[in-house]
Amino acid sequence: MKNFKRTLITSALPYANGPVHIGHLAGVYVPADIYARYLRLRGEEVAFIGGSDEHGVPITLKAKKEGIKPQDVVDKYHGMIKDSFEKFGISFDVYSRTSAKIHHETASEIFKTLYDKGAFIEQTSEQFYDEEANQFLADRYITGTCPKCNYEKAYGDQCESCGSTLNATDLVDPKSVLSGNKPMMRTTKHWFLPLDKYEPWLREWILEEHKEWKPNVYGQCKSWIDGGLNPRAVTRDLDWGIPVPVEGAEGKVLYVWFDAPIGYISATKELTPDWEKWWKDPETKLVHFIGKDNIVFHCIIFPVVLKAEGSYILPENVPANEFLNLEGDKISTSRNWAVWLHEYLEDFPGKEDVLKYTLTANAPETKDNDFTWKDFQTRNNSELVAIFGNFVNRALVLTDKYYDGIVPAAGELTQYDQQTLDEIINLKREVEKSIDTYHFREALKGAMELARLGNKYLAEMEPWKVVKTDPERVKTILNTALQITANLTIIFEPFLPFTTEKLRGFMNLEKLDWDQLGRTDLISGGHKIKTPELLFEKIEDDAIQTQVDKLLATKKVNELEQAQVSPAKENIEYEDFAKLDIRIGTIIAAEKVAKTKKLLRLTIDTGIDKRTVVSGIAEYFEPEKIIGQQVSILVNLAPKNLKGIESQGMILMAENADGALVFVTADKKIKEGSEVR
Ligand code: B3M
Ligand code: ZN
Repeated sequence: MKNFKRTLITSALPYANGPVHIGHLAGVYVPADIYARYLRLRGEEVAFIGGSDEHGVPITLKAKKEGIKPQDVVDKYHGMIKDSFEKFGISFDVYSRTSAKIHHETASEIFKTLYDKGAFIEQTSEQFYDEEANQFLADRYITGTCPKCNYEKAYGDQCESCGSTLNATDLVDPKSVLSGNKPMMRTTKHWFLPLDKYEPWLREWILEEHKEWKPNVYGQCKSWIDGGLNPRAVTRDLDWGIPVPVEGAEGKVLYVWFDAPIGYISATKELTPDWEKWWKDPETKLVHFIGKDNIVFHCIIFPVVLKAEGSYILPENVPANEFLNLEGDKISTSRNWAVWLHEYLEDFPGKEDVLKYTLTANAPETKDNDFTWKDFQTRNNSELVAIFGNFVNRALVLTDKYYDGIVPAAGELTQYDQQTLDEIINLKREVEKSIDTYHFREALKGAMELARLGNKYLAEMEPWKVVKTDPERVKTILNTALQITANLTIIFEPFLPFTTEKLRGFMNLEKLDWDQLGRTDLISGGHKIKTPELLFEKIEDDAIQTQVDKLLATKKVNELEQAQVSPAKENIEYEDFAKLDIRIGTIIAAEKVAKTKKLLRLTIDTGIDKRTVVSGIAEYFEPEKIIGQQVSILVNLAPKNLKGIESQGMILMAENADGALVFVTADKKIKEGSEVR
């Protein structure tokens, strides 16, 4: 093991095209935060870097969909994301963003350095182009029919129905998202990073020198390298991003995956003018926390960029996690299948640590894992409340009750007392070993063992009984229990910082260093504790059911969407419905409205009168063929002027999924003016 002087911890920059959810927290930010807090507690020099990834096509698409500018999209979500992280206590030293000026400068500079060194190759290729919108189309800007499953809304890079990875050119009947037109092919020039040239180096650096990387990470790297690396384009034809800083590159920006990891460097610059010691001194240990879909970018592409630049250090480890699923299904932003952090914060105020505990205890460290609300409840009620909370509460309440909150001095320890206290040091070593090797679930288990130990100790010592027979002995028992409690404020500090702060408050204790963990004199006789409150509270079934119901409702919406049926609107009162005056009428005249494609001017015998209605059905019906057709007509709709004609009412049509219209009418001919209710 190399000796490092300081640790630079980076966590993947979330895309600012939506809020963050439990998958983000479990996969990246909670483990990174545990690591950062632990190292700080050990007195080490740490910089913990975060920020929002604000470039890339998903952001431009979101902007287009909402009819706003990309900058508005990222401003909105950057704010939300930053706020959620703050409230969950993710202890970034800096949380920056890639639309920041410093980042544009930093990324441009690095591109320029590589360009000047001749590190890129230039290549022209054929790409889809939208002639009406005057722009090249990124994969996500092209939709069409999936060649594998015939799904009609597949994207140029992927079919979300069957999951196949596609090339835009594979799509049957491709359409531009921008204009709806069929895109044309045009040649365009881009700069490529020749990853193939770095293959021998990557083989040596990863496969030989970093055999200690997690098997999922090492395995993915190995299969990329063994599969043969190809040159990767690092520029795109797009108008959102960092302009390519060389001549002849107008209208082109850096590929989002080229600039995003450089965001770690820019954020460090924002943090300190002394940023170079963090990025260029070989005594800095660089660790990237990411999810598994980001492995190739952090283990292969970004290191190649840094290596080509020449003056930067490389990551020492990349402890990537697998994915967290939710109630058996893949978390998905577009399907709204997620537990959003901002919603959790509202629904479970003050329970940030409970979620972090659950996500760590069940972290997807070696394989995908499932989050269920039931498990969340069990972890809270049977572990945090029943073990940790119960132990602490008993120790504090008994001290309060027997000694008015004044910590009793210990008498002579029994062998069992001593054994119990000795166990703290063993647990400390276990937790250290686990965190040092990025096994955070194990580490949390170790911390929880200490609470279990305390709980078991009190259950066996039964001070509430001993107090009647041997009151002197109770002093030693409670002193021992309180030493364990004080140690709990240290061992849980990296994992549950809000809880340990609360507990220190109850105990009237200062924050202690990791070094103190294992000491059995952390709290001395005569020290006054505060009147204890509960450390954790039980989560009742109805709170869980509310969350489960919310997910079931989402599932229903998704099923309807899949079946192309829109979900039911909000309930109304009968009185609202009764306001509609719908009658059966007959079309007695029909003609096209001049200079329009869609409109027919109808004359309807409503039984009340004969009136004019302008209706948008011209694409589906020939005027002469619908004379005599009975229809339902809303007769009390306020008249409206359409193309200079006053339309007095509206006829009811049903619309099929493909958009075709049919008349809604009575199932046999009936008298005009009959009411529909
Ligand atoms: N924004 C992808 C993601 O959120 C990407 C990470 C960038 S890390 C430099 O999965
Ligand atoms: Zn498909």
